[in-house]
Amino acid sequence: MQVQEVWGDRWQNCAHPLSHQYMLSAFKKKSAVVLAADFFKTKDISEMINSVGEYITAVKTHVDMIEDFNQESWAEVIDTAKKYDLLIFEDRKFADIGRVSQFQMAGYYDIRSWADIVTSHSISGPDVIDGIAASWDKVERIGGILLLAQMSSRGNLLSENYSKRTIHIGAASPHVLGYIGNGSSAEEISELRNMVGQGKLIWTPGVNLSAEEGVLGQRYGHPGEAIYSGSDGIIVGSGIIHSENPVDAAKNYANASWNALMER
Ligand code: 5BU
Repeated sequence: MQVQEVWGDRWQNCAHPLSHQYMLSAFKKKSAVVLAADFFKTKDISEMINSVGEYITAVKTHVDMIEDFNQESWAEVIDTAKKYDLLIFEDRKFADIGRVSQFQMAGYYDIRSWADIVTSHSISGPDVIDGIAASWDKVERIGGILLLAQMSSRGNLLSENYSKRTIHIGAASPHVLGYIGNGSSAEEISELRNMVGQGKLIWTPGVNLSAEEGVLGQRYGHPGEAIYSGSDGIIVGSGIIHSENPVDAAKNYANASWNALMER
């Protein structure tokens, strides 16, 4: 089987170079798992990557959660991720005006220098995208933005109309790699996929193989169902990192995602 057969129209239509890097990597690893490495110490992230790196395609970070951040400790995380060919995804959820977002990509954490992908809200309008992109330009790196079209948390304010307008903004920009969708609802993912079409990826947090509800309003759906409904990447934190056996869990999520892709 070839990579084009696995991804179908998505392979032809997604224009962002990182979308192809992602699809190819998922194809090689037989996994559409994005690890949410929600740890407080850099060594915990590196250790987790060393355990499950073969079964995941990208690692998602919240760098502002890290307690021992410095350039050296973070460089180790990045090097570890690169060893396993992972895309590095900082879930920063930018939301400011373009000019400020541009500088927030630099600063202490210097996200622009190591992140391949970042998330952004669309609440402030389209210029946030150009601000983020300008920052990557400055350091001569290629990066992609995932706009939050939906969220997995209960009671969030991202209405259907908001999703639609977000997709309108994203469709107009080559820097937008895709969207975040609500992994806990197959119905919402299908709706999102219908609106998005084939030209962008959808990644979905809010998936778990066993839990139905997470802490503090997180909602969960089945990872296979998320892919089947139109998601291209399942973002998994607790399901792997809080499991008794993260390696087995990572394999299970990888299999669930791959089998659903095959079925799709
Ligand atoms: P969990 O442990 O699998 O529930 O972690 C989910 C991760 O996805 C966590 O890092 C969140 O920041 C992230 N997330 C989310 O859960 N829901 C959303 O709508 C968005 C991000 Br956007």
